[in-house]
Amino acid sequence: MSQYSTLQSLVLYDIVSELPGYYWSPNPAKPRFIMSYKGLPFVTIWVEYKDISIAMKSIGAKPNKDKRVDGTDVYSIPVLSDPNTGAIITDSLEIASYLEKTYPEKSVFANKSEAQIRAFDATHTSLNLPSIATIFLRSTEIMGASSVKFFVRVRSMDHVPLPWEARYDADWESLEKAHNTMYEWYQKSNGKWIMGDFSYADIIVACRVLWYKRVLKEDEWAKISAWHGGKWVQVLADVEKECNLA
Ligand SMILES: N[C@@H](CCC(=O)N[C@@H](CS)C(=O)NCC(=O)O)C(=O)O
Repeated sequence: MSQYSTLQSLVLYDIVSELPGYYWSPNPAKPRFIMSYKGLPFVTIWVEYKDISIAMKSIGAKPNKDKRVDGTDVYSIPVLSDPNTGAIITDSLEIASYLEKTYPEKSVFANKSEAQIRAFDATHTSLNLPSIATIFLRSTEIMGASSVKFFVRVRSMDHVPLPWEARYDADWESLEKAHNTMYEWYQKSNGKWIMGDFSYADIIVACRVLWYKRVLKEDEWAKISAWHGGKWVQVLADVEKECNLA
């Protein structure tokens, strides 16, 4: 039994999809993996993408530190509400930091690596950004019809202009290049965990791979699965196993 089993359940706000099991989005997957790794009890509240802002305002969550390009606030998910402390935390990295400080057993920032992993998070996001249009396009295919219009409007305003379809070939080239770079990183570590020991950095990589697995078409996922001798399927499987999610 986990030492945390007497706690009140933490509440994770995640974004619903039409897929079985609902989950798909990489950022809310990260706190789910951490809580599962640490053995923390939690419940998930599923929110429609178009309702994120109204739902997060209603629980008193703070907006994201990055505003929209038009200057307005963005209320984003994940948000974690912890009834044991009263904390309401916005942003996957801030949630990771909060969980580590509040529930330090089974560290995800081993060897005082939080600063290093914060830098890794930013680098990993920028590395994968050039291929995002195709992943956004596929994400619209698994969310409820009422959210698609909102998602396309805000994501094309903040990240990559339409038409997303036109970027397909270039995106696959960028995606493969990004994975070549990440493969080199893994080759410089012990091969299994990117920082040497298991850490939040591996959760970051795995949750992105999970996004691809959940939203891409079968032949597209097969393509990624074949890259680097099956490395990405293996990273996801290793992290899921380590986090008791296998
Ligand atoms: N840096 C944030 C990003 C979170 C984020 O962008 N969440 C998206 C869904 S994956 C969102 O809620 N977007 C709301 C919107 O754009 O209106 C984190 O890591 O939590």
